[in-house]
Amino acid sequence: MGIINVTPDSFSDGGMHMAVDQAIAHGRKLIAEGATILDVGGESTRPGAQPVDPQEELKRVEPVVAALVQEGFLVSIDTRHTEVMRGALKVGAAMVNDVNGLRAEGALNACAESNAGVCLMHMQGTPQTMQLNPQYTHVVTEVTQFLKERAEAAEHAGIPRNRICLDPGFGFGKTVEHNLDLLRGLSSLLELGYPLLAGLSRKSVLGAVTGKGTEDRVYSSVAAALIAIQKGARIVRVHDVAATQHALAVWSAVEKPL
Ligand code: 9MG
Repeated sequence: MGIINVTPDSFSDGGMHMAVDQAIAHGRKLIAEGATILDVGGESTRPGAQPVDPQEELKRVEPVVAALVQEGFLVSIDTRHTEVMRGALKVGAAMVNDVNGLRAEGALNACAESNAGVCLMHMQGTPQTMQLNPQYTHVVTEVTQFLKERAEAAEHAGIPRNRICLDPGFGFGKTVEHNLDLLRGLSSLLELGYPLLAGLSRKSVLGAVTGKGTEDRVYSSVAAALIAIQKGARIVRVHDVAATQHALAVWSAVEKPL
């Protein structure tokens, strides 16, 4: 899964129209590099990021989702907002990736009324507050329990089991140790019986381990993606698609010979 951020600051400063064009071009590039899903988001969920009004968020992502769907790509909408989910689903998004685990009012129904897949992610707190003081008695157990409850809620709302994947939410209300414990214990989440998605790309846990800044975390991101796959993740959400693709091709040749 390749990451496409459609925020005014994520591309050049030529305004929103330029950001949209550049996001579409970036999507084509990620597909050429080997991505099979494009995750389009219009609101930063980085720690401390300010929330974006859903109407503004939809204005950013809708043309990008529509254009990439028109080109035949599998597009996921990265949003916490029901209104944005509905708008993106209307123009053909095939998946809803919600860092909030579809807890917003109407989110479960919006997805149940579509044929889209969903990714239910764990987050402690909100993006504004989540890194202030994350607390767990046992992070793997608590994240597993949360994801179990969200998957049950999704199925209860009418989202079939085969359209659900789960994500422990690396970096979302977790210290460095929590993130490392979760990655170490990732395979135990497979017991819930759903495919797993993992997103560690360029995250601060990798900076803490390597001492490198965001733009210098390609090698550590590839290593983390490979570990996640080895531990049973089926989808990895990444910025550096080509580099990840090369690493996974080697893993695949060893583990799944033709
Ligand atoms: C939007 N977003 C940022 N980080 C993420 C992660 O780790 N997983 C998922 N599913 N989405 C994420």
